[in-house]
Amino acid sequence: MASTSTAYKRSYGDRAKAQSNPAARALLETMERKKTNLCVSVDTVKPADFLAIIDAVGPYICLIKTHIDILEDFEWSIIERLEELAKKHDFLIFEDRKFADIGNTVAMQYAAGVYKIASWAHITNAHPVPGPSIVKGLSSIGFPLQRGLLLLAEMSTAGALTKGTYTEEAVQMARVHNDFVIGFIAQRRMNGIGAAPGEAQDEDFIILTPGVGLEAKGDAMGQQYRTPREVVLESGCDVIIVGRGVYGKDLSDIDGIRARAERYRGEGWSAYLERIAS
Ligand code: BMP
Repeated sequence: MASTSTAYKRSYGDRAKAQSNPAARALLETMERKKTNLCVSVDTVKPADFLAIIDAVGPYICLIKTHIDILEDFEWSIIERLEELAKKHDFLIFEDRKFADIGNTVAMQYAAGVYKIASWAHITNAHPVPGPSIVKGLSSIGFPLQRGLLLLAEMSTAGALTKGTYTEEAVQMARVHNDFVIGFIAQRRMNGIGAAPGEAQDEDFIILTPGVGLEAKGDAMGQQYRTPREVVLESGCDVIIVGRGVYGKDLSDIDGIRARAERYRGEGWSAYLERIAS
């Protein structure tokens, strides 16, 4: 049953006001303030490239997405620098950790270990595959720190198993824990999915969507790209996540990276303006 919730047609700023989770509110407020729905995914191996790219794209983004375990020679000063850049450019941090274990284990993976993700990432994500206990485990660490969680309700890759009742049950899980689960990694709007008629009228999950590219249609390993317009206007998603489309092949071409971030920001924002005007 699809929802009649029209939350996604309201402005990001307006939607921020109704969010109880501080990370969700901060993300939507940042989007409104900076006029951007672009999240750049910085999937680089060398810390120097990682930090230089973040500094270059900072003005154009609402959120930076990290895979912290890709970095070589990890040291804590990288996190300190990342936090400085987040302050300098006014963006939030999303660690794309994709937790997928039992509650007791994910709580330790989130709080401790080398990366201590909960201490610096405003937002992280999890696969719903273990069931509600994964949310309980992560929430026991993240909720008191005012963090937010995204569930992976759909993936962008060809042949992904995240469909049908799996996606529906992910939305049900989020609904039960909507103080901590702020939205989804998904390819379309999720409000109201699986809800009984009349239920979930006002729900407003934030949808962050990877698999966004203006040039390529995919890669050699199953990734599939759609344009910002398809994602934001046609599918009702909120944040476009762009990796290679922004940082490209030459990580030293900082001017090119900056220009591409500006372009994706423009495309994402005009699709959003068209959506809220419709
Ligand atoms: P790119 O734009 O270069 O294809 O990168 C996409 C990023 O989003 C990668 O970091 C990947 O791990 C992530 N991602 C994805 O591509 N599809 C999903 O369904 C979920 C993801 O987190």
